[in-house]
Amino acid sequence: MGKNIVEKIFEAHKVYGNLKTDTPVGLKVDQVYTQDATGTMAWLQFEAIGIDKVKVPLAVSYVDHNMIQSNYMNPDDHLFLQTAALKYGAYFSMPGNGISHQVHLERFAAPGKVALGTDSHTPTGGGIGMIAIGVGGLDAATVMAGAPFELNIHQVMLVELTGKLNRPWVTAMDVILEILRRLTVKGGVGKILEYGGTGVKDLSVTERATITNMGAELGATTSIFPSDKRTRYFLKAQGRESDWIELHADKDAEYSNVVKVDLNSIEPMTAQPHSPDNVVPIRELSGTKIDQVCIGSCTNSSYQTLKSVASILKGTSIAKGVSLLINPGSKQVYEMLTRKGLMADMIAAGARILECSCGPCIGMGGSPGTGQISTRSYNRNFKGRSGNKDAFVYLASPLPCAVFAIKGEIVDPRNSGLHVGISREPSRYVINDNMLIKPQKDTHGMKVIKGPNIKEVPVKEPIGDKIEADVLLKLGDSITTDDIMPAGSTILPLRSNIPAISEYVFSNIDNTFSIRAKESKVTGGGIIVGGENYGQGSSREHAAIAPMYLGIHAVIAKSFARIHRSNLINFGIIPLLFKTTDGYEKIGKGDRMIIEDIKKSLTGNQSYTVHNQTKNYSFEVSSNLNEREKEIILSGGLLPNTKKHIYNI
Ligand code: MIC
Ligand code: SF4
Repeated sequence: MGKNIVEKIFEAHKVYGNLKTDTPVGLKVDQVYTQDATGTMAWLQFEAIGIDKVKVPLAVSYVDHNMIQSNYMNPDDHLFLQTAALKYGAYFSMPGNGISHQVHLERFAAPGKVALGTDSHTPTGGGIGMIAIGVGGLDAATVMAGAPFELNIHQVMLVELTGKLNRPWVTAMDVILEILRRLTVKGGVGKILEYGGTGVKDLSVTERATITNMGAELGATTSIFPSDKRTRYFLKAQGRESDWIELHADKDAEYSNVVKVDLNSIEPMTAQPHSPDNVVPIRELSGTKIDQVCIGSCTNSSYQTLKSVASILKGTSIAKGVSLLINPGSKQVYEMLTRKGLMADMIAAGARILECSCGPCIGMGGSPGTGQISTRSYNRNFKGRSGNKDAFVYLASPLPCAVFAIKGEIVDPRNSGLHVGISREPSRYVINDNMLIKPQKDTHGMKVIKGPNIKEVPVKEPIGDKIEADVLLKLGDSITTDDIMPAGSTILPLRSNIPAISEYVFSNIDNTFSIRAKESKVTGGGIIVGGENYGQGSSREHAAIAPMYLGIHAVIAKSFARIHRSNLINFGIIPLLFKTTDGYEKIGKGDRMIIEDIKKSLTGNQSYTVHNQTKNYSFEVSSNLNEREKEIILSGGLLPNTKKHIYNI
């Protein structure tokens, strides 16, 4: 029987397990990369494991999120990351070199490889034909310490593309927005999306990367494109043709299901506040006044895209009162735009050029004002993520975004009367790796430098046999990690300091949460109750570590998002599932819960009886942990468990 691309790569990387059964498979990982906001924890955890060199062929530590440097915290983190990378054998990408996913695509990603990144948009690398998966920092640290990466075998969904995009105004962003419209933020959960069909050849590698990047918003574990002539062209233009291999699914490959997308039928789309799947055609919103436009991010800031943006802005002006911010994805892109004079066209039109970093995408500057409308070529528009929970963020491709900035309102770009040049992929990129520091051969005497804001990673006590705790919060569906552990310029600098960042857990939803959690620690700790897809969005393990630090023992939800579920387990918080809907309905905030015989249930049928002492009734919940996950929970988390394995303690 023929194989799909995912099976081919998994087969070549399998260390243990069986690809055809619903059991976990251990994979050998070729590349691991971290970004600073999750990377400080990952490298502290790597250090705590106690291994002296990374054991994967390639590791890269990027700095792209925490870039404001309004005090000592960010630069101290950067120095820690730099010294840790060089001591332990990783590349260090200096602040200003670009957003991890864009730089990784340009300089390291390669077809047929398996990569992990401590960021949920790591699947960007799928655009080049690589299996690239977002994980929590501790998962990355254990893989860098030599462990295989364990993954439950997924369903592989084929997204069959046919036809051609109606260029110039329809772009790859519209393709993924259309897929989000159809499948929703839950449509990819438990799945890997493999793209195929005759339409694939219409898309360049960076356009494919826009699509796989936002596959994260579908909840998919990753997304991947074949590796073909266009992949070779891109790698050659990046001076890396030798990294190219051809990669296609066999003709008789099998898939769990097929979604057909006719590129000809796609029109300019936008995701309305406050979810990336709240998608409608742009034409339906024509005339909506806007206040701010942001163009860039890891989703849409390739040279090819920004060149088209420059062609729209050339010789025009932004509308009075509209703020246009542009953050190019990488120094390579920024330098090329500048050398070609395209940056000048953007500046002349009134753009505020930001450095190559995540910036407004994660509320690090560029927040819209109260009640204002921001349209962004980014990937997430969750409430509050922009730094202002009273703002309204729409997502769209960079080209209509540029049009909105000029017109001051949402306009179907096809009827805007503006010109856009079709930009071809460059046959040669400017290659200047001077902001990438190579791993050092001689690390003798090298020290890892930690500033005063960098605190040790807290570890949980191994799980007891009984949880007697209060429900501190009862939440609805699709709670994001931005809801659990907000980002933004006040909170993000605290990523290396769990005691300090824990003060902000759920602060956008209930600002008494951390105080109440600390109080309830004395009486047994807390439980959080959630709905469907609890923990969707980012890979930030702070959304698990900080609640753990505050004394949370369990989250009971209807379902969990993949990365967050792993992060909970990695930090010893047990993810429990409601068996019936009335289990969820009857619970109230403040109810006291008792769960007994935990170890027996965990190692047995994974069914637990929860007694609601306040309302005097009981209900059943379950867990679906595999053998490794059970062991992790019993050890109090992955860190103690990894040490146990490595040192037999
Ligand atoms: C995001 O886009 O939400 C982030 C910020 O890049 C996160 C990582 C983080 O919170 O540090 C992600 O996507 O995983
Ligand atoms: Fe950075 Fe935004 Fe991309 Fe996350 S989604 S990596 S914050 S640019």
